[in-house]
Amino acid sequence: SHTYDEIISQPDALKQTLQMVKEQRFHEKDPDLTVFSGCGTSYYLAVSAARFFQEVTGKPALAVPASEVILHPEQVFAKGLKYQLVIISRSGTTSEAVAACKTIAGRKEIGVMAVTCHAGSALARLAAESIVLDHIKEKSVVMTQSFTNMLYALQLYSAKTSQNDRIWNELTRLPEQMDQVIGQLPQIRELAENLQYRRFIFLGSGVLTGIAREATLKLKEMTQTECESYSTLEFRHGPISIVDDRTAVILFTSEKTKELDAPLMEEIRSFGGHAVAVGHCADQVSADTALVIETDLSGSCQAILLLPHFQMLAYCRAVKLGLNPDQPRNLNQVVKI
Ligand code: F1P
Repeated sequence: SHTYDEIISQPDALKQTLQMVKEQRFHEKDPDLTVFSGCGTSYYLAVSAARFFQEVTGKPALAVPASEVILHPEQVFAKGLKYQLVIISRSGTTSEAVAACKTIAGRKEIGVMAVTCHAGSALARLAAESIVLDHIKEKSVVMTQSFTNMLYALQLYSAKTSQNDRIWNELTRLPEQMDQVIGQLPQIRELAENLQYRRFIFLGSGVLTGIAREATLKLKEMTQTECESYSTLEFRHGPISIVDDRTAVILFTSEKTKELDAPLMEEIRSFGGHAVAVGHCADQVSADTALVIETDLSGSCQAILLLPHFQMLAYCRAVKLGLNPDQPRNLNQVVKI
């Protein structure tokens, strides 16, 4: 399966992305706000990238779906301010991503940088500057290594352009740590193949918000399982009422959030839900299943390492259900209006 090969070859792809961003020179820019945008997986990537960028550079950033730029540009870009739009798309041809660039064409106060896996794509041609990861040649409809690599490229970009050497040095160690994570992926098989669980909920906050949303989308695309995602503690404010013994709740945890994560996991277990935690301190938050990620990277630099277990969860469950993980129903590699 293409999806399987693309999941397990992530460490090598990340090494190439590191080399590429190391060699690339970026334009100098000083916007009032950096807006990260894309569709679907690429939007969830934007959510994590914006949080990471703001944390590492100290400059304001937010994420919006590309369709919001087309439909409500005045609600995204205020008059009198300078912006940098970072538009993300594996194909570089998704309708809304391309239309977002066209919507703001001619507005000199908005600079555009594209992040894509296709050199020469419409997006790469429209943007003033691009990060092109043309070593990522995914054949599967679902995005796996294109997500981790485009996010990694944007993390490296954030560290490089803000001359944050501490973060840059940490990020250079990520590919070898991804190697270890890939070695642990068989751990997820039991949960993936347990068809007693009919509903999956993914929770994360901060940079992990986008990772949790992307894990949800992988499972939905490959298996059409009912699943949802929330900013972690928001789950307690209503949605928790759906937890029962057919519900698995997956929490993306971290050193910073573990003290508030643990009581939530206990609450979920008390309602009969199966509580799964993933992260460096997954064994410290009262989960039924702890997927401990071995890493010495600090906080937000770990984010990418937490995703592959759930790319693999979706893949294994699809195979168990007799579905083709490479070709989800109702979906194509490029979505066009
Ligand atoms: C984004 C997207 C994905 C979706 C599927 C089809 O495309 O819509 O979110 O999972 O793989 O493509 P792109 O703009 O990144 O090429």
